[in-house]
Amino acid sequence: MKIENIILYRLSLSLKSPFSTKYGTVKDREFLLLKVKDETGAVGWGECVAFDAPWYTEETVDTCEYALKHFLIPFLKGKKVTHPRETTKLFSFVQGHSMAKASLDLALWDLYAKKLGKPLGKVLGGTASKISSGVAIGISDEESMIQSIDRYVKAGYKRFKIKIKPGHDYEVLKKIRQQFPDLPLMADANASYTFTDMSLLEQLDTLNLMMIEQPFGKDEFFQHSELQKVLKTPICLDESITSVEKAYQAIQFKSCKILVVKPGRIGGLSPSLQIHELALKHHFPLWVGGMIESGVSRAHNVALASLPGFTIPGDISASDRYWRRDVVKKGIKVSDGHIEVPSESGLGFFIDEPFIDQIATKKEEF
Ligand code: OSB
Ligand code: MG
Repeated sequence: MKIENIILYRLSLSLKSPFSTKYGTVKDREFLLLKVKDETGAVGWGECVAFDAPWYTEETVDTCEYALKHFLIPFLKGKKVTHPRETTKLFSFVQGHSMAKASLDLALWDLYAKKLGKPLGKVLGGTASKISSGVAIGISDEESMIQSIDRYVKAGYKRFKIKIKPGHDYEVLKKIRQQFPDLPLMADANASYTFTDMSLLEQLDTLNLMMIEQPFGKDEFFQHSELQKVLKTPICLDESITSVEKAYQAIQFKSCKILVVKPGRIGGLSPSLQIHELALKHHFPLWVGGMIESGVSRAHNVALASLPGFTIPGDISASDRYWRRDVVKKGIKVSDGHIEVPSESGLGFFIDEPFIDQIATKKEEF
């Protein structure tokens, strides 16, 4: 496929209610969408999932827009791409900027699958016809957290991830555990602890959690492996896994027992497939993480989650978890805790272009 035309949109959606982590609160979600067209007029869509400020990753919407406009898009335009797996190598002339690279990688995978006339999940090697859906619960007062868990239990969600931070951890989780004794429950610490919090982390070990996500800083592979020796609860690394190489380190150093894969953060579906291969080889369970993204990125996540290594329900909640109106028509639906993996070609969810045109604050064509 020869890439002839690329459109970059910048837009923002307001969350139905703010989502808080230890880093701060997201109220309005700004993001980029990329529409890539080849010489036959076939189209693929990708989303850039960086946030407007560098609280969770170094990249932001602005740095991504810069890297895309000045380096990645001019390079890709006019190029012939035989297979989207080539993106990692193709984009290696730019250091870092994984979230910017991911948006094009995702669009190329959608385009490639559409040209084959096959669903993206199948093209990636997916086997599942539906996936289990999990939900992330932001930090707020105990009562509201329990109410939202209750609502999502009733909606059938299969896994509950609770955001924690120092001072808002053991006691909250203990209350949730008392109210919901059999709930598939996990905690995401977003790197907010250090080795001096050992006794607190050992307390969390008594709550029958599925896993504790990213207790320490992103570069602390050694400290995580020391912690994993002490805890029976599996550690799952999120912020630490910025590339295939980091996933390999985490496995070899025994820094965790579970990995979360976020295609939009690690450079796209191409590196995600490499982590999937690694994880299968080393018997590491995987799940697909979320970025409070629109239906475009969620649709890529659904396709990835249909691969056999993704055995744990991820952060793939329905469009109505965050949005009044999503940028994909009909939105992503969760029914009895499951999302159907589309059988239509490409992403399989239809992009609401008139809505995107209406809300875009920027639209640039290359
Ligand atoms: O740490 O997993 C995280 C959202 C934004 C930034 C970081 C994280 C999250 C989530 C996923 O917890 C929430 C979702 O997409 O539903
Ligand atoms: Mg996380």
